[in-house]
Amino acid sequence: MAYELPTLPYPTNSLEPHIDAKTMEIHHGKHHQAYVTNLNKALESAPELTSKTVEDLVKDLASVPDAIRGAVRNNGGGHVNHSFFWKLLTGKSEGKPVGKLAEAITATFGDVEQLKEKLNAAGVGRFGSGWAWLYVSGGKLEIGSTANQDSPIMGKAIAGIEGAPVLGIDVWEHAYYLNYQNRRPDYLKAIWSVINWAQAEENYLAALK
Ligand code: MN3
Repeated sequence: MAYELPTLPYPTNSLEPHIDAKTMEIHHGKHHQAYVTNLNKALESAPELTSKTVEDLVKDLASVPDAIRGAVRNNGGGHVNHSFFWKLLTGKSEGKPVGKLAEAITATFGDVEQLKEKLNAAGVGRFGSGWAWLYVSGGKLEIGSTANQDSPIMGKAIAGIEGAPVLGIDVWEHAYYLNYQNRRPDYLKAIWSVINWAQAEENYLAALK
């Protein structure tokens, strides 16, 4: 099996009360696991592709055979996005951006409250399932959203936006429904309490390279 479910970097209850343990158990253990399982299943017919990192795999969907491209886009995207998302969360959030990312947020948006407002609006505005993103494109911070499991790393032709992610917020109902039911805006307000800003800065510095 080429691709594997990463272990969560913290216990499932460590994001409470903002994200409950049951949601984390199901989200990581069932949903993310299913993306990994289905990605591996799809690639049984093209085993040579499994030598790539999953990021490199979804950055170059054109090299994936037609018959499995949709499955790799959805399940490879699901694997990439969730692996990225778990690391961005922590029960010990700094509460505000740090370092070079903090400077860039102030320069681009005025302050972090305006970043939150714009990113939350992108998440609320995404019809159905998808992700809201803060990403770097052409050296600048941008905000946008993608459908389903698309990522800005897949490129504009596929995802509609293109760049290197700094923050990615899952707005699928499975990310919040047990605790927040249909109240996506409340989930999006709460998630800022569990953002790992040191990880976000690391993502930002990597995105600038
Ligand atoms: Mn999800």
